[in-house]
Amino acid sequence: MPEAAAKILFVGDIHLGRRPSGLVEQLESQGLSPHELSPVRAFATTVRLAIESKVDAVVLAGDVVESEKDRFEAYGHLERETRRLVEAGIKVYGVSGNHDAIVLPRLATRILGFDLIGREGAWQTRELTARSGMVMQLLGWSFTKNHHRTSPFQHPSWPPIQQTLRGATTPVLGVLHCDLDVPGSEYAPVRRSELEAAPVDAFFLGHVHQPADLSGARPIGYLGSLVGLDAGEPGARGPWLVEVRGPGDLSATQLSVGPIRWERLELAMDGVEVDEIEDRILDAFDDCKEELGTALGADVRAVGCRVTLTGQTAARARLDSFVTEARGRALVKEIGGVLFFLEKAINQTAPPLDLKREAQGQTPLALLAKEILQLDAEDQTENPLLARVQDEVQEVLARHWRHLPGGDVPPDAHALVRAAAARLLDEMLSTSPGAREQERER
Ligand SMILES: [Mn+2]
Repeated sequence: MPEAAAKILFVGDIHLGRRPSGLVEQLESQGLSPHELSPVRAFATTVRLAIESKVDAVVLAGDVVESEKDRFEAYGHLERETRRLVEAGIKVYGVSGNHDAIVLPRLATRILGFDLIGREGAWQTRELTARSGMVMQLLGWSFTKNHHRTSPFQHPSWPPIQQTLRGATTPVLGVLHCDLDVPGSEYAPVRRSELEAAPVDAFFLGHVHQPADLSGARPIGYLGSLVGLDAGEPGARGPWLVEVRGPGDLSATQLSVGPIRWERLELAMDGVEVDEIEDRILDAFDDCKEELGTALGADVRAVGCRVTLTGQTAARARLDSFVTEARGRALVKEIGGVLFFLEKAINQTAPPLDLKREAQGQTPLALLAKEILQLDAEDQTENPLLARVQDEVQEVLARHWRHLPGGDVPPDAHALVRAAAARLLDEMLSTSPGAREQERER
């Protein structure tokens, strides 16, 4: 692959002012304050990487600032980081999102070198000349209020700018804060077909915190949050390095940055004694560190793990108390300078039952066992119960819940029903030891 003629770092939702939630207090006793795990640190690392990688520009995709009341704190950080970039010969651009519709345009006018694209809610372009001499166009649109109920592509500024870009012989890169494929959204609803029809080589989006797969030849999708803001944002997070070789010839790679990362771990409890759990969890931290390897990312200080206990165990009820006690109590292990901690434990174990044997007969327990066996059967596409649960979950999500962190990933109907069935089974066995016998009594 030929050397890139230009390199641009695209940065998704930063939310300066937000503190990552779900951090146990004991992290402080380990010398890590919430401040050191804040988006401010992630942004500083991003700027350092931008300077080290000698990018030509850094582009922020909106929701840079959490809220109006964070403007004073955000100003200091944004001003300092912008200055570091400008002094290194790197241009700084941004668009505003729903969180910083008012505050980012205001800060931008006060910060030398911070160029807000698409002011007044009108589409704008910027001509960007890379160190190599290659010329590109940056296309963007900014929120002007916290809500925007129409597609930005319906703005009167779009047709003329689209016309101009159609004739462009340079690469065109778009940046937009919007709600993709959510009709009726109050956050600049946009259809994928609108983005695809635009005369651009790529469209990088802000708003949804889950990063999309942007590895294709014409990347269009979400950059994701810069750093996971809570356990609902697990996995790799970070800015995207976009290398441009010419019109229609570019690639985007996500860089993993710290200071914090969230992971979901599963731990099989079959044959494990209750007093062994903590050791098993600490071992799982080691495995997690090893599996992530270098993918763990630059400058990561802490990894918050949500651990789901699975498998069959007679100690299920005692695991419930462990899970409750684990709240507010730190299970922490430092591995190679990185602090792994238990964010939360979830007990999804089942009692050690032979379901096939229990399913014999017509007792309440047998009937439930039959239902569970059906749920565990291979093909669930035709299961009417799951279809109903899925519909109800979708309906609830379609209200406002979708905008909560992690709310854009609908919970798995099968897992919900299966967990409810396990709880019911537990209840039956613990509260009515005669559950197996009821048929005989009749
Ligand atoms: Mn947003």
